[in-house]
Amino acid sequence: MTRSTVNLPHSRRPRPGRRMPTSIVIVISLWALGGAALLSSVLLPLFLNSKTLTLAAVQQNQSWPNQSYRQAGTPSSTKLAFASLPGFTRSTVQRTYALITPESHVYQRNPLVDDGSTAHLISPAMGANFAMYYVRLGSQGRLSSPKDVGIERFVICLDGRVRVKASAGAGAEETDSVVEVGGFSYMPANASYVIQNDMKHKNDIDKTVLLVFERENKILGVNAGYRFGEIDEQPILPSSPEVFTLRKLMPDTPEYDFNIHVMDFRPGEHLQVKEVHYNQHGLLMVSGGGVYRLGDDWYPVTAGDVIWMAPFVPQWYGALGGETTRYILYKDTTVDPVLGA
Ligand code: UGY
Ligand code: MN
Repeated sequence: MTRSTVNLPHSRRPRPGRRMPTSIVIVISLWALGGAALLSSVLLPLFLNSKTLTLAAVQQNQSWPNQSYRQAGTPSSTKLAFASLPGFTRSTVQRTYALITPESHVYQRNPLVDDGSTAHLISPAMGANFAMYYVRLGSQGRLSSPKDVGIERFVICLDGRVRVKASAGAGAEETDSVVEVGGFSYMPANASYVIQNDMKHKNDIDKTVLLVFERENKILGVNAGYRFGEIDEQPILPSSPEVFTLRKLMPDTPEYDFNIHVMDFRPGEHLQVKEVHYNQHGLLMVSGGGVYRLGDDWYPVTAGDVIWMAPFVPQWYGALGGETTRYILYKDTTVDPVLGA
């Protein structure tokens, strides 16, 4: 048995008899006690409440905080890991799917837009049977109806507020309706209208932001009218064997050839069906995150991400993390699988 000894340098040897003065010990103890009291009585409950309120609201099917839509419509507020790496993007465009992430958005002038710009995320140029894009409108911003006949539109307000205006004419329906954050509007093919910003923005950076879906209407001649609503006011529909919360923003009736689904998953919930189907999808992650399977690939996804899914691409989603996932999903619903979309 040995008894090891270590020779400490003189300066590091404990100096017997030198203690911290009692007054300093008392001051430090009081300061630590005060900090702990503040943390447990004020800051901790605030933090916990802010985390649990969102989840509780969804669980009880109460209204979804509008801030979530703003986050999805304002890429600069979406925090991305690796965002500062030069040339790095999570975006990828494949033959049967595309993942478009916020750092890839490119806004440009659009002949149908005054005082504003658009960023196309999905379009027929990549093989889709629809277009999905953002519109950013300044104080004088306006988006006109499509010039080509036969294009129908669906708009969701992600930030700000717009008015959809159309005057009555030969067979034309009159409308003057306000669409606020979390609100939506369907505009039938062949309708002539204008969507104008209804906000006075204080600076050049703030904009009203819309998410737009557009497609060629395949069932022209059937009398589809304008539709307006609020996402959270739509009834929750049965979705068994699925466990997610499902809302549909369009009626399942023959006048409409697509639908927009809103789906909420609590962390840990996932699609029960590993889907492969004829219909196409355009998806915007509004909040939360998880893993999306697209074909043979698996991607981490988060708020602000957009996905195109071509016909028959294998698809599956699992929600992870601490926040409830909400995504908005275009689906062509009444297309004939033999005659095509
Ligand atoms: O309705 C659908 O096809 C939907 N469940 N698909 C999806 O979420 N990828
Ligand atoms: Mn699907």
